[in-house]
Amino acid sequence: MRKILTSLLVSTAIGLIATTAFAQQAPSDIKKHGTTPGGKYEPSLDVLKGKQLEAPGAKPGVPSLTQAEFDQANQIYFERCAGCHGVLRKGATGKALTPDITREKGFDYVRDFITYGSPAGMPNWGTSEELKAAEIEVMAKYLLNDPAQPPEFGMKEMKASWKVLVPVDKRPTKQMNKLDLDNLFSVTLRDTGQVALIDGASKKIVETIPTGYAVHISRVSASGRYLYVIGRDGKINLIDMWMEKPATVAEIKIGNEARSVETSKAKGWEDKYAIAGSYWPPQYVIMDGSTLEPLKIVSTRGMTVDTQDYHPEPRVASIVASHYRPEFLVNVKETGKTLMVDYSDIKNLKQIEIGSARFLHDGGFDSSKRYFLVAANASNKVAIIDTKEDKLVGLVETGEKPHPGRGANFVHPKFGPVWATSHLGDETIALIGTDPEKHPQQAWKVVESLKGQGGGSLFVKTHPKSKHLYVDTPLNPEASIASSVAVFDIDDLGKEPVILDIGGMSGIAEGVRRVVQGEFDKQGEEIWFSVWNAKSQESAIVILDDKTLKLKDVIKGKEVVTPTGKFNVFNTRNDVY
Ligand code: DHE
Repeated sequence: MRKILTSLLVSTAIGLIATTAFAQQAPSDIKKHGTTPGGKYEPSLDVLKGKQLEAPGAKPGVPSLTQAEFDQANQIYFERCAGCHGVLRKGATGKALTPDITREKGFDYVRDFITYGSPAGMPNWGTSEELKAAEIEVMAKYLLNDPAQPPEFGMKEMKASWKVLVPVDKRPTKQMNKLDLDNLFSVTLRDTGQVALIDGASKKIVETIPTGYAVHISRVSASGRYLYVIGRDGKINLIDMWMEKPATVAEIKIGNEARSVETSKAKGWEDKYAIAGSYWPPQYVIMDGSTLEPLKIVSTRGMTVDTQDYHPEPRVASIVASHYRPEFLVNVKETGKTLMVDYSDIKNLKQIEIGSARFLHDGGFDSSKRYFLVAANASNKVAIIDTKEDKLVGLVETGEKPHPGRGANFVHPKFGPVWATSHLGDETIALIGTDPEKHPQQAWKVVESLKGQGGGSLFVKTHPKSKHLYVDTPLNPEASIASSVAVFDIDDLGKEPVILDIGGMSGIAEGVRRVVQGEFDKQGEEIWFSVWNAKSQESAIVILDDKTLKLKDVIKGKEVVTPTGKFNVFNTRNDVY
């Protein structure tokens, strides 16, 4: 009884304090509290936000929440906060928010911190009006309570979701359509949960295939026959492109929040296995490549690379397949480790752990496909792994929050082969030397740093046949910069980049028209950019002639809703970028 009374008194007291929420004094350095493009580009765990979890029981001295308040706070937490602070609130790029810490700071402190943010990167949720005062009060109460733990997702759950729609022996034994498969593009239609398969020559949509929620990336099997598509809800669609009408032949859900999928590419292992990693639960799963049958699940929970403390939820970020060995490179974000997973004997699974820096995210191969370069984004570093020797050969500081996508490879007129990354946090494009044989002085160093249009860049792109390096800036706060790309002349990198108004070229007048992720066709003659607007607005794909930088085509229409990633079959399966 005493416990209940205390908690009631505390709730009432907190309610009274809460009504005066924004009457608090704004911090003196408030100007520095604005949200940066990097701050905005943090995972939104939209699938977990929908999970029904039970509100924690009342605790003395801690404001209690009704189930409705708890549900509301959970939704906000997984959508806006968990990306940085972790599902279990033990910290990731953001600080830990476990109750021992928040209760010591107290309700007022927590509420004001959410309201005003901090110059260290915490968004100013209140003053930016992204959250209302009443929502912030519920969030402050929520953070004083014990964290909610979402469910695990093991073999039982995976098997229950697994469906083989067309068994292997019922599938064609040769290509049954006339499509030029190698020049097909799988295009993410983010907010409709679909991919559009678009023919590279005619620019016509061949098929629109339903996939997972807020579908994220596509990868292609080594043979070029199968397409693997993953949604943020962990649903994978296996699409057989040999069928008369390419369609899903198997599907599975591998977790509650996921971002990456890949397929085996080593000689003799083509199309044999698929692998997918999840943000929640923190694990990866190896599957049969032609049925998606889950075979082996491995947890990524473990110690961080630097302080060697236990991390309870290290998310799986990018995964690539080695061209040298039967190995997958699984990049684990919060521990800062790349796991070289040997798939030649998955019963006796061997895995080499290469530590570099925390917050590994995205990356790609150098032009020889021997070295893999991966951004440790919140550490401002790029790690370089030799996939022939299975070891770390470099760790280089590049700029604020590198974000390469798969990066861009070209031959620098002075320094030989380089790999490029742009940045979320600044306007630079770092060029890293990748030829230790002929250019040992430059290898694994930033040999040049170019100046682009501004921060908020996500992807760079070129092609072995191209003389241009393209840099997008979709998250730049200036609409004119977000809707254009900078193009550098590879033969004369000192020259100012040409700025192309891709948003304008699309003929769309409404919306911010964020221009995102250039992708070349198979021949390396044209580059495709997405013009990404809100779901209710018009979007498009703009195609340029790479030589002349002139507009060649625009793909739009009611089917082209929120296009983002585009994956050319030939370039994706051969790691050409
Ligand atoms: Fe992505 C790749 C994670 C937001 C478009 N994105 C990746 C990869 C990861 C990742 C781990 C590497 C996969 C691989 O190679 O195996 N992305 C995340 C996030 O956590 C983040 C920041 C927030 C979230 O809640 O998901 C996020 N990503 C986005 C977007 O908002 C983008 C721009 C639009 C969209 O479709 O959602 C986006 N991400 C992409 C694309 C790639 C990608 C197009 C593949 C690029 C490539 O060239 O391979």
